[in-house]
Amino acid sequence: GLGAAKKVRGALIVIEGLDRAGKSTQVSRIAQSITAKTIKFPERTTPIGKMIDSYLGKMSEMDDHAIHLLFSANRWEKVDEILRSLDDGQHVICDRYAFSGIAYSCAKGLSHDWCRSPDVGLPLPDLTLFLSLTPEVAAQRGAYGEERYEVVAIQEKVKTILSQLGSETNVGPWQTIDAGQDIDKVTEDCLAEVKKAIDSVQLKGAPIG
Ligand code: T5A
Ligand code: NA
Repeated sequence: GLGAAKKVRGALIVIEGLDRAGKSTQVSRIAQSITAKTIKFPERTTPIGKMIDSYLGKMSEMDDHAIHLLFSANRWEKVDEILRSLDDGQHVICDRYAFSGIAYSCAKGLSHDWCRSPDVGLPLPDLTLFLSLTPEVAAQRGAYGEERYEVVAIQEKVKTILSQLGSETNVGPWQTIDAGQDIDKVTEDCLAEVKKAIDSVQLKGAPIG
């Protein structure tokens, strides 16, 4: 008989950038425009997320490797939910992902290979938007300087590492967006790339990477 048409899976979109680059602002605007589920990393409400939150707020200290593994575990906690949503045809937008994990820990001096390994096997994004901004401009936005990594020297290193990550082969499609523009223009640039990524997923019916 006539089976139901096979549902096309949703697209996995990741937004990366420095602290205060405007990630959360753009994630909510994009999600509204394309109707998507949003997930923010770190997800601070789980037991692991609470440990991360305490570390970021400087209420606790932790070895650099240990906190790195917790950030990664915090993503693995959400994988089932992400895959189920994509499978259901729902788009998922992540506010930060494994690239933040690598960039912030490498900025502290941990090796790139070591940093990458705990995230190997996470679904590869269909698109990563890197919201690029100078740390000086980022520092002028909002209440900068309260959490652990909100220091220009660290942000400079993170910016360099994130910029380089985009040219690696195993990161999936990656687009750099000028996040120093006004909010509406940033959204317009993001949406143009997001729509291309969704079209590409729908054309290829590609399996989740
Ligand atoms: N981390 C994270 C790791 O070390 N390892 C990991 O694996 C992960 C996942 C917390 C920290 O954890 C680290 C990285 C971080 O240091 P977070 O909770 O995402 O990560 O914290 P932030 O990135 O600091 O979140 P922010 O909310 O500060 O930054 P956003 O989301 O980039 O910025 P947003 O949208 O909240 O905007 C900030 C301000 O700027 C304004 C907004 O209105 C707001 O006031 N703004 C603009 N102003 C002018 N022009 C524009 N285009 C603007 N866009 C936004
Ligand atoms: Na944010």
